[in-house]
Amino acid sequence: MPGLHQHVGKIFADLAVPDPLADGGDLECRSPVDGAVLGTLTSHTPDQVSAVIARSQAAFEQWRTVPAPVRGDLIREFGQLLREHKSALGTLVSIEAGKIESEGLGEVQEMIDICDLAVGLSRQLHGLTIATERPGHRMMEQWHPLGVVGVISAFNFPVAVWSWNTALALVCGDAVVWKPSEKTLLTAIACTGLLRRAARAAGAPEDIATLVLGGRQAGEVLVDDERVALVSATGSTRMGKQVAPRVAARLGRTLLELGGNNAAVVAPSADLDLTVRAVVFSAVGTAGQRCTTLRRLIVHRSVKDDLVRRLTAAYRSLPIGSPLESSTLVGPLIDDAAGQAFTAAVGTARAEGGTVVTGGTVHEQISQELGGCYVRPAIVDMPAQSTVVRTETFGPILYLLTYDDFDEAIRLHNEVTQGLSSSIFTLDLREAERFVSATGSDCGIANVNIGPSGAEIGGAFGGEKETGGGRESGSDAWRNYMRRATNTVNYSPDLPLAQGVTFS
Ligand code: UN1
Repeated sequence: MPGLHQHVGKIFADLAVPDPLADGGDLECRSPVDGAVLGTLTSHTPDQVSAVIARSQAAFEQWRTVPAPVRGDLIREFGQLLREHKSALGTLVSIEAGKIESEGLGEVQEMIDICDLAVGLSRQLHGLTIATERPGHRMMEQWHPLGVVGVISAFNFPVAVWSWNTALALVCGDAVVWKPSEKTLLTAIACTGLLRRAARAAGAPEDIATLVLGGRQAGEVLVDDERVALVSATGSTRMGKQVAPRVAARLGRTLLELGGNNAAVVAPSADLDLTVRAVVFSAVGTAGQRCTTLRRLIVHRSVKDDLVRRLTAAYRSLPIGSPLESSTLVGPLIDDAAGQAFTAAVGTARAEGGTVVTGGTVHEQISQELGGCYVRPAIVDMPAQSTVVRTETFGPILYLLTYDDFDEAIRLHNEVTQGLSSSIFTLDLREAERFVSATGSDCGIANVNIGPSGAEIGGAFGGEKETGGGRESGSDAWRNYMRRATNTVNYSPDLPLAQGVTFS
């Protein structure tokens, strides 16, 4: 598709951020829309990454002395810039991550929303006052800035997940070094450029927001550097299992948001019209490339035929094509490797006894016409929760499982290693409450009558088991980015000891 490169140039001009693309770099920037190279960038060497961390540390030391509500002013300014440039940034997300127009804009909206939340939080980072057992004493908690936060992000939410971390970390008084996915460097450069513009305008140290470009090696430097107090990493469980022990070896902190294998239970009483709409969005939105994508549908036998018929009709009418066309609902997969993984998983599902109900193939015609990798979203009916069903394949494959009694549904639901998001579709109060109770879904997110994807930023986002246990975004996730100090102040002339100990 001619013109994508020029389009990117215009977007950077609109943002007043220099167009970073050059020839001859080792990192190729590709658009999944047409698979073509937009230009190149150059990786940071390990020494350069280390120098960025040093600059970040220096910025932190200055930034932590700025009162939190004043730090909030910077985030308000950044949110304002995001509002002004929403359309340009949304298009850049679509070009670089292949999201359809509405989801590209939604990603920018997610950044705006977290900025609003962070601005409010900047006046609410409070600790407790705790009753002490000693007369003439006061005990309290304070939350102090933590230090340099390393953010490692994935291609599928190329900027939103960074913004969750960054907006909170900055109001908390930290500085952020970001290593974005090599697949989505341009949106990272654009958003960092805007944030640094806001910092300049606010008189804040620009190096509170820095970027390191590169692959695994650049990430490893960040992970191993003891000046990085917190490593917040989003990506595969495999990546998390490598990052976590390395950070733990230096007793650093991690915040992990790893793989999901999200399921929905469809009970006999489900409102099937609503269920179909929710399932299609959750399973097919972002071409199945969300951590929260619906991958397993656990359906009661009594409604299965009806539901499958309706879902199949909905799937067959999905407009697949360029994400830059406003009518498209299914854009490309991120690259050809993702297409191969998709086809391979469908093949494995067949080998494990599955029946492909619809889709499951590369859309050759559209892929050839446009140049990217476009697939037909798949529904595969499985006789059991076999290996492939337990594996997260980052593409639009929905596995159907059948249940007869509710305990069996819950068992199937929880019988995977991942624990991010989950849903139940039911009008039965007992089932709904059971699902969100301690003996129901074991995920970090459990919904009733909405799909597992598309969370708002106000809730804590993250999951259990191999999803990594981290919580980002709303609620009290800000605490990850601060250190807690417990202070006991004695305003009496006596020195009573705790637990009644005497020492004289
Ligand atoms: C992710 O896929 O990494 O809930 C994050 C959602 C989005 C965030 C997903 N708000 O689908």
